[in-house]
Amino acid sequence: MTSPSHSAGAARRTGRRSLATVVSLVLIAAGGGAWFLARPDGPSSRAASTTASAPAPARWSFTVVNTYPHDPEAFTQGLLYRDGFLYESTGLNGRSSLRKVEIETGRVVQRRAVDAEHFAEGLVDWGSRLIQLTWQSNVGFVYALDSFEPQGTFSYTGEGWGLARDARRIIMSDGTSTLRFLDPQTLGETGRLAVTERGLPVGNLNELEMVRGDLFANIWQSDDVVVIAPDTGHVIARIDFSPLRAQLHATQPIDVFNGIAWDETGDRLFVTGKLWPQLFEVRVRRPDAVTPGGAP
Ligand SMILES: [Ca+2]
Repeated sequence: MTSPSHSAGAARRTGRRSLATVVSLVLIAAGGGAWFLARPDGPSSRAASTTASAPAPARWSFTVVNTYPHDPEAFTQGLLYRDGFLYESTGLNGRSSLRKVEIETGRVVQRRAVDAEHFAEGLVDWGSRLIQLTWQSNVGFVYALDSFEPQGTFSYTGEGWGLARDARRIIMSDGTSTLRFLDPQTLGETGRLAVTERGLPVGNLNELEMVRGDLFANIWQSDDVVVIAPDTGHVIARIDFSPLRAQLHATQPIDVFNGIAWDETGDRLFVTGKLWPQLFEVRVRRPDAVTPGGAP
């Protein structure tokens, strides 16, 4: 997992190394042990040199606009907004599903179970279809948006994690630092994009959402969303959503922060987590004024 405080960590490691070098030189000068220099510190050295010229991503903050109920049995793997409702893909074998959810109440108004052999993952809409990934089955499902009736399947290599779309293509994460682009009609792969932060790969990219031309990605096992420039793959900002945990009223175990949905028309951004009992409408604040998730 990529550390949310990568740059600070690199700085701390660099600082330790410099101090160790100074101490070692003193020890050598005093006839002490050269063993101090023998401890390898390769990764930190590479990180420090690789990232020296790359700017650190900005830190964007957020405020909570509304809090809504969310099914605490929903192991949220994919989330999207469409025409007044949230559509959700939930995971776990035997509990995987496709859902249409009323935002204000969290009520599931339409549901289709996924066969227990599959662990459902990311979800995206394209026209009148919904497209759902599975984690390790190497198969994706296509449904009719209105009826949830199956329309077909497609296959891919590797794992399936998150899905999103822009105006012309579907974007897929697979747990690595590389995103895939899919043709919306054939669902075949058309390209890949390496995601980097200060020149280093950013792994565990999970649930995705395009927000005003930027690609938001949950980082699995963290409370961070990275904001990715989709043309370069560079992480331009991070948003730490860990303060949401203080507003969770969980009465049973919860899992990680995951799930981002963008209502472009209403200018609303929704986030939640796996088995989280709440879903939050948030307003993201970026220092340079434009405000995804709520107009200024
Ligand atoms: Ca999403």
